Amino acid sequence: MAMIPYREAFAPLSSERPPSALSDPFDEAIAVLPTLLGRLRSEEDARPVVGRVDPEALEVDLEPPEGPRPWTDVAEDLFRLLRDGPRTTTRAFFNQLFGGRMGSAVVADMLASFANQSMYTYKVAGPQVLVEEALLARMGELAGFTTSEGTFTPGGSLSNLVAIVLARNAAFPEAREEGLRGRTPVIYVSEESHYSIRKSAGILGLGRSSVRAVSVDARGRLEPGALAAAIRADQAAGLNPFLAVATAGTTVRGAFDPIDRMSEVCRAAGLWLHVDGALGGSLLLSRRGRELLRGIESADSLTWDAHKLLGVPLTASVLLVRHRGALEAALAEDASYLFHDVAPPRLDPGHRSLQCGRRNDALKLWAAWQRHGDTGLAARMDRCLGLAQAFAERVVARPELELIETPPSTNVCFDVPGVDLGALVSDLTEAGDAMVGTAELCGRPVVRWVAVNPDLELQDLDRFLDALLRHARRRGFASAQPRGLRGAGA
Ligand code: ABU
Repeated sequence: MAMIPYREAFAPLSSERPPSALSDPFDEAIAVLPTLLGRLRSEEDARPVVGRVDPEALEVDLEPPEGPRPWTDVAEDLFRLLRDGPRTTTRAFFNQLFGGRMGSAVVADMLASFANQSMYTYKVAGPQVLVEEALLARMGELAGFTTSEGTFTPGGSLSNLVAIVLARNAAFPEAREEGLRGRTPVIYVSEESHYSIRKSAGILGLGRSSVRAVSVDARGRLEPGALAAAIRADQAAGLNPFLAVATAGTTVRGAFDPIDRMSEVCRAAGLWLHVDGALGGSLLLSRRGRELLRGIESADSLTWDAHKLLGVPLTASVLLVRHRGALEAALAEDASYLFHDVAPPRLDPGHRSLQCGRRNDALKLWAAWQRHGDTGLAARMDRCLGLAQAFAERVVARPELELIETPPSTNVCFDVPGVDLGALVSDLTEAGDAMVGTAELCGRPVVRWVAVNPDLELQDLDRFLDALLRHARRRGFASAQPRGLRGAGA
């Protein structure tokens, strides 16, 4: 290959400062922030819900430009882009398993970006490693894991994926080096579990068809008897069951599988028990909430998303493991350019991580926990549970609405008989009244309303229901008959 002489390929550098086209000074960039945030806050107050913005009508040219632009122009485009996007932090957002805004956590998250450390080694992350360690230790303690370790991941799906890897390695020790060599692994989850288990089984080469959907009772909780029977049948057929997943807070109705009873089944059959507490893990902070996770201390691993019920910005997902050393055995690699054992290996979290470069998701959670303490966070959890109950009572009080069931936790599912629910929730958003989602439960469409923002007030609940009924009336729902729900009970 012909080499281009160095002097022809590159102009010689001068010893002067970089030309302005290359410079991007922080002091200039940050100067716009107070005004920008102030304007965005005013927009939120004036218009808590933004209707769907037609992609053709976007006021910002998204094409990367050929040359540099003045920062103030770019900042104005940033304002327009955020102004025209969905508002997930206001008191009219009930659409997802996250919502609200925690000031302390947002500021800490901005500072994590400012410092831009990478969480693989103590050399590059310094005391941030200790911040992360302190959180993982406290969260493990709350789960009742006597010896535990953990890792932050980019989301609950990936925490679940790592848990499957650990369970697989425990059952098939040769798997990491040599693959599964003709073994036929089987995983058990409830019919109402999150899709990430099946998705992970596909990613990991276990096969999506290796995931069995176990039946649930009328309240959406996995039936331990059905789990035991399914395991027995698969073992008798020569397959290799290795993992059961209990969901602590199912995605649609917020149901909690019976961890204690599933744990007995798993111990007897030699299976790893993982708890997907992406939604419900945070309830471990509340005396009332932790009842829903009875038996958690006997599980092998737990997914816990702090960006859901704990309210810190996306994402802050944690996988906790009851067996110290399991993460390193599954994930560690040598890298002469990274790991120099300057610090004790314990202080290099890269040995226990799914990722190489990793952003600091711990600082925002640490700041929020410092700001609120155990008691403050517990009060926030209790408030969310209370808001869900209060909302359900209000649904019952409106004869035009049908509550599907007493809410197991933070999610309230209900129907507006006779109305196309998808069209109805679009009406709410387009009119600027609220954002809420729909889902399918036992074969029936429902509105799923979620209480994950403790800043909500009762009048926000009333305002939402008034608007919903106004739009439903416009759609003429009066003659409707209740739709039946297959299998669910109140
Ligand atoms: N893992 C989160 C599922 C998305 C949602 O229902 O909010």
